[in-house]
This record gives sequence, structure tokens and C-alpha cells, in this order.
Amino acid sequence: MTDERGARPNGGSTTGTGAPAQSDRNSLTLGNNGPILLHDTHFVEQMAHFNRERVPERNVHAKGTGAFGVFETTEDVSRYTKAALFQPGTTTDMLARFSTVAGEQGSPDTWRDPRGFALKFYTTEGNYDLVGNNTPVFFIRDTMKFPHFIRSQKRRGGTGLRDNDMQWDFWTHNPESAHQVAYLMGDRGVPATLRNMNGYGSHTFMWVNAAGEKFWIKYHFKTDQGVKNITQEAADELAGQDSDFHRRDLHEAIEAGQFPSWTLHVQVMPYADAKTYRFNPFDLTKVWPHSDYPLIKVGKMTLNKNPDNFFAQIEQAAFEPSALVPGIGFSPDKMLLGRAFAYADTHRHRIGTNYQQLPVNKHRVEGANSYQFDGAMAFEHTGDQPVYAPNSYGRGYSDELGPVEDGWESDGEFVRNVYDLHAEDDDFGQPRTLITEVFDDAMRERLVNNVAGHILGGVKDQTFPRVIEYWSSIDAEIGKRIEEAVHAAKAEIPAPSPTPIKGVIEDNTGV
Ligand code: HDE
Repeated sequence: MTDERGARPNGGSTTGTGAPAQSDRNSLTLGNNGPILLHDTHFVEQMAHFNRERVPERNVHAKGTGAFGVFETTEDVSRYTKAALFQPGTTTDMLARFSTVAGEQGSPDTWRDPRGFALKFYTTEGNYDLVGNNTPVFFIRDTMKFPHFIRSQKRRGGTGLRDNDMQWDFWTHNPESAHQVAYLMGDRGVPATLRNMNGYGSHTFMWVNAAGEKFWIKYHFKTDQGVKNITQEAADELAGQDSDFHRRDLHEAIEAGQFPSWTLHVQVMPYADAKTYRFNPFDLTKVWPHSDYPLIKVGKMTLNKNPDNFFAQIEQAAFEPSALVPGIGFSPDKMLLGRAFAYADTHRHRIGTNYQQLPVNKHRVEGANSYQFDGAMAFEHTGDQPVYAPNSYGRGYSDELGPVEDGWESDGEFVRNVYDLHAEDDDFGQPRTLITEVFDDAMRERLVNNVAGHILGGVKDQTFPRVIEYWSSIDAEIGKRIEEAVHAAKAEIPAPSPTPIKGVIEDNTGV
């Protein structure tokens, strides 16, 4: 409603302190052409807050999207875990965020990349975060390499440009990457939509049942929409047409009531098997063949609510592998243990000391009793209760002693990079199985073309032989086909450089 002076249409707006604002359209000046007056505090507040509206983007997985939903445990897996959310018939509210890895916030959803598959379960025992990807393995097996790996996938220090040579230079110096690179360069490198991809915990985790018995497990979230991917050509076209294609698809599907769902299965390895298993069961570059440890169904995750506010609920969502609940633990996987530190650290930097108090990150445990106090933006507190433990005034505290229920035996000297290869273990066996036994002919053909196309996209002559050696170590035939595809493409008339720009319009207006 606009009153006769047009002063406060639809009730007007208010300042940051709640008072009626005088104007959102005109600054206060001395006379029509006079200077802006410093005491136009609404103007100053608008400008100052606007300059502070962005928080640092995630330094990996910056581009993503998400939705809220519910997880229902439909089967009885209580013999493996006492975790409340995995008890039969339990339903738990949750949040999922899907993302690409290397791109920045504005990068295209359909770039070839693994997809983040981050889940936050708001359980009765505290938040449980499972921060996985759409592939069951990862590029490296030691956290120390992670900053180097990520930088090699992003932008050169000098030009600020992405660089395929840099990527292959890293991968060929780290052959354990072969399994994940086979996934990345295969069809699953570009999912058709986020609803058509699986999610994996990737790492080995520990489950502990009510009797204190321990099991090693791996999570598999199988999409109920079917795994569907798109070709490199389709991905390139979509990247130009709609850089938010995946974000839009998920939002619109949920808006239309087509709620995507995933069925959770786990692989369970008896605790003692780890010592003698033919692969290192804690090596993140390896899978456990399903013939060794079959999938066991657990329940269903359904996403049925879009965020009300993208910044507050997705940009500020803080997923952390350190958010565990009773009945679920870590494993000796060095990557998982490294992540247990890194995520909460990045959240404190990116969204502040008290990020866990933000509504989207807030646990839903009645009667929680945390000894965390103060810090910037603290808005939760425990009044005048004791701020120390133990205390004589009845405030509870924890004091467990002796072996912890989710630990494991370990001994030996302090070492670096002593990787205990098991009987059948090496860096190329499992990618070989993936390519020669799981991929069909058409998938292998697309893999060859994707890799050849990526090599032609900037791999230097000096790096090229190592790339062929890398693929030939996986499978001699595939290595040969990639080398031939690259030579055949190079034999054609060389493309002019720089690539001519289509649709150029001259502007000779002179203004
Ligand atoms: Fe991440 N990773 N990561 N990562 N990761 C982050 O945390 C890190 C790894 C994954 O939607 C960061 O909030 C280290 C494996 C997802 O908000 C950061 C290592 C897997 C997301 C970080 C890894 C992942 C992240 C950046 C080596 C799959 C997005 C921003 C040990 C199993 C979560 C942030 C979201 C985000 C650290 C490797 C998945 C920097 C140190 C392996 C899905 O903390």
C-alpha cells in the first residue's frame, strides 16, 4: 500500500536496529546537489553491511547446492551398530549438500569433476555428518598431499588459468590416483543430474554395537533414480547454456514434489578380517569387492524440502567428519583422520568460532551440556552455571577412563609413508578391474576419448609420455588407444591458436 506521500509503501523498511528507515532510495544530502551527510546512518549501514555480505567460499567444493530431507532406517542393523539413527524404524531429519570439487562458486555444474555428497543427520544423540563423494575412492591416501593435489586441479599461480598439464603432472607423480582418475575420466565424471548419482562414505568407518563389538564398514547410497551421466559434448554445451543446471534441476524436482531418494547399503567387515585382508582395508584408493563383503541394506534417504535461504542454509552449512555419534567411529584411514581436524578448522575460519550455533548447524539434542563459551557472535549461553569442571554445583561433566569403545590396537615406531601393501595390492589392479571388467565397450570408448580430449586440452609434450605410461600401467590396450587417439587428433589440421571467437560484433560507435 502506498500512502499519499509514498513514504512507506507496504509498511516501509527498518534499519538494522529495527527502527523505521527513512529511505532505501535516496541518500541524505545538503540541498539537491549537496554532499551526502555522514549522519545518514541508514546509508552508511547499508553500504557497510553490503561490503561484508560474502563469507570466503569453500576452498574446495565451493559450487554446490542442497536440500533438507529425512532418513528412515528400514532394516535391522542393530547387530552392527547401536547408533540411534540406525535403529530399525527410526526417522531422522537431515540436510544434504552436493558439490563439485575444483570449481569456484560461479563455475559450471557440468564440469568433469567428482561430486561432493555431504550429509548432516540431526540425530537424537547429536549431529552425525557423513561427508562423502559420488565415487567410492579418492585420488590420494595421505592427507599431507591434499593441498598439493587441490592446487594442481585449480589455477596456476602465474596465469590464474586452469591447466590440464598441471593436473596430469600431479596424477602421474602420484600413481595411487589411478583408480579415482579412471572414475573421473569415465562416465561418472559428469552426472546427468545430482539425483542420478550414487553417494559413498568412501572411507572405512567403524560401527560399534550395544555389546561393544566392533565392525569395519563402508557406506553406499544407491540412487533410486538410476545412475545417469552425460557425455563430454553434452556437458560442454550445458556449461555454456546454464552454469547452474544441476542446482536448478534439484530445486525444481523438489518443488514439483518429485522427491529424490537414495537407498543406503553398507559393506560390513568383521573387525579381525582387517589384519589379513588381501587389500589394505583402510586405503582410500581401494574398494572392497562386493564379492568379498556384500551390500547390506539399511534404509532410505529422501530429499523433500528446498532451503528457504540459500546463504543461511547452504553457504553456511558446516559438514565435518568429526561430527560422530555413539556407535560410529573412525578407522586407521589417514585421510579420514586428517579430515577429522581439517573441516572444523575451515569452518571456524570461514563462518566463525560459533558456526555450530547457526540454525542449520545446530544439533537437536535436548539438555545438551557443552563447556564451550563466548567467542564472536555467541548467542547461546548457559547463564550463571559453572563454567568449569569438576564443580560442586551439580553441572555435569564427562570423565571416561581407560580404553575407548571406538578405538583399535596399534603399535610400532613413528614412521612416514610406510605403506603396507597387502597380497594383491598395487595402484593399478583395481582401476584395471574397473575398466576391463566393469566398463562396457562403449564406456571404454568414451573414457579413451575423454582422456585424449583432456590431454589435447593442454598437456605438454614432456608430460605426455608419463600420461601414456600411467594408463598403460592400468591396461596396455587402453594406454595404446589413448596414445593413438591423441596422435590422430594432432595429425589433423592444427586448430588456429588462440581459438577464433564466434559471433564477434564490431563496435565502431566511438563512445
Ligand atoms: Fe574434503 N574438504 N578434504 N574431501 N570435502 C572440504 O571443508 C579435506 C576429501 C568433501 O558440502 C573442506 O567445508 C582434506 C575426501 C566434501 O560443505 C575442507 C582432505 C572426501 C566437501 C576439506 C579432504 C571429501 C569437502 C573445504 C584430505 C570424500 C564439501 C570446505 C584428507 C570422501 C562439504 C569445507 C560441503 C570440503 C578438507 C579429502 C569430500 C578444506 C584435508 C577424501 C563433500 O575442509
